[in-house]
Amino acid sequence: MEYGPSVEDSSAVRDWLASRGQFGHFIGGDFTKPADCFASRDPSTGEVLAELSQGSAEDVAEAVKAARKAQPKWAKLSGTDRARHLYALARHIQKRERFLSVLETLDNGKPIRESRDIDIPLVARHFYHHAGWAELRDERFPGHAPLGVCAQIIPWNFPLLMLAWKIAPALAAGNTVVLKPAEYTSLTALAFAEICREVGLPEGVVNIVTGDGKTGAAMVAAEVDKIAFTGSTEVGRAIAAQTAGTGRKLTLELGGKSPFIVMDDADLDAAVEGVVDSIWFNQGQVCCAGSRILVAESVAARFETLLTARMQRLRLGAPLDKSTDIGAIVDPVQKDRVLSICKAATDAGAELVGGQPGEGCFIAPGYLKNIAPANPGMEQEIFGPIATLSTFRTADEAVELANNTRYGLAGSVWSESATVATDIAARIKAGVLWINCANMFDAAAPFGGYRESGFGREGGAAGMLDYLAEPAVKVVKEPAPK
Ligand code: TXE
Repeated sequence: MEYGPSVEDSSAVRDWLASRGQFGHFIGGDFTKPADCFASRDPSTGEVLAELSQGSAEDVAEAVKAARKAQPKWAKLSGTDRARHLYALARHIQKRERFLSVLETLDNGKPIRESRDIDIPLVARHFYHHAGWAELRDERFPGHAPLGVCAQIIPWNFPLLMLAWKIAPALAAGNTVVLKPAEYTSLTALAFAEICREVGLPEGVVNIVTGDGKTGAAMVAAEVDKIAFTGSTEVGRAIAAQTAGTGRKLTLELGGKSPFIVMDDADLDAAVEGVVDSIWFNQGQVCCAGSRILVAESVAARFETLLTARMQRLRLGAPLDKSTDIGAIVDPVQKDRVLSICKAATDAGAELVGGQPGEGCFIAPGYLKNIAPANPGMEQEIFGPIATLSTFRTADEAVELANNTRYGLAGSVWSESATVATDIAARIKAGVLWINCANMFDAAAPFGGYRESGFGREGGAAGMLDYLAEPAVKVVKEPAPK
């Protein structure tokens, strides 16, 4: 990989990694001795960045014990005091924004522009927002109680942001947590553990255990009060089966195959830019990516010409280069997964435009056209920079095609008519709908899906409710005697 002058300086992060070398788990406010280590790599070069510990069932039990011990005291703090801690975390994340962005990009392969301008600022925003909720909890949700100890399992596509989505509301509500980052991307979670220490978060409130799916399974089996999972539909289904009948609260944020609908009156240039934000953002490794582009037949030819021209201008390259649009796929396993779905799609008759694999973990942006509704490329979540492109004739047909999926996470509609756009958006069965934009996130807006995209919400009041227990006793004031 060429490193030109526009490459972000990573020396501070490399020094930090070299000084740590091997990481243990973060339990009860301290790092454990590293054990049973595995390598964490930069997917763009294959370079080993650090060694991480594979969490055992005993490590998980220790972490749950620490969280259990810390929880009553944390819950008894006033809302203002809990908020103070969350504000301190937010401010510290802002202070270390550049460091965290570079670390995220090295570990995950995403372009530095995205981690610097999107991921890390949204992480800080999430903690600020939930500091507000810590203060408002009792006023807004009277009588509600925290759940206790939450086990949180997160994926690798937005590592620190998914951590923030999980930890901030849990803490604001008065819970303590044991979080497991994904095995490919644990480094920003471990840097966050250090931040927890630096800002004086009481020990045991946040615990981080690293490891793969086996560690995750041990967390699901542990004595916790809630499990929050973001990841594949397959693992989500297994967790739902494992927790059935245990009385533990469960929220699942799973995969998607979200429609991106371009009506005949849409601003086509804007819609093409929307595709860039939607499926070519983060190498397409986005659960709510607009991966099924549906275009009105009358404008389809013009739209495709604009789309291919824009696609060819996207720069694939070193993630730390500030001019890179498309970085590396997170791991060779994921790259193979993307390519195998593309192959199944072309074997079944679809035509792939672009989408060629490069050396290492790189795949050029692309899309599948002339694709039948039952084609595997149309049905499966590709989770790479490859969209599908198909057409419709009427609004009803657009809605029918949009809803022809087992998922229901997101969708976006492009039209210059507010009436048309809102009418169509209202008919799409998905948790998050965007009009004339895509992949817009805000800590105040609840995010989550329907059907095989899971259940539960993250963000805003709805997200807070998923970390609280409904009061069993409601106090109704007697009317004053007349
Ligand atoms: O996911 P896994 P993978 C989808 C996407 C992707 C596919 C596979 O389509 O191509 O899933 O990715 C932990 N019990 N999404 O294999 O395995 C694991 O260690 C408990 C969509 O990486 O679901 C990691 O921390 N935990 C998605 C987390 O689950 C288990 C984001 C996610 O990994 C476990 C990621 C088990 N039995 C992938 N097995 C989204 N919704 O954004 C694994 N894990």
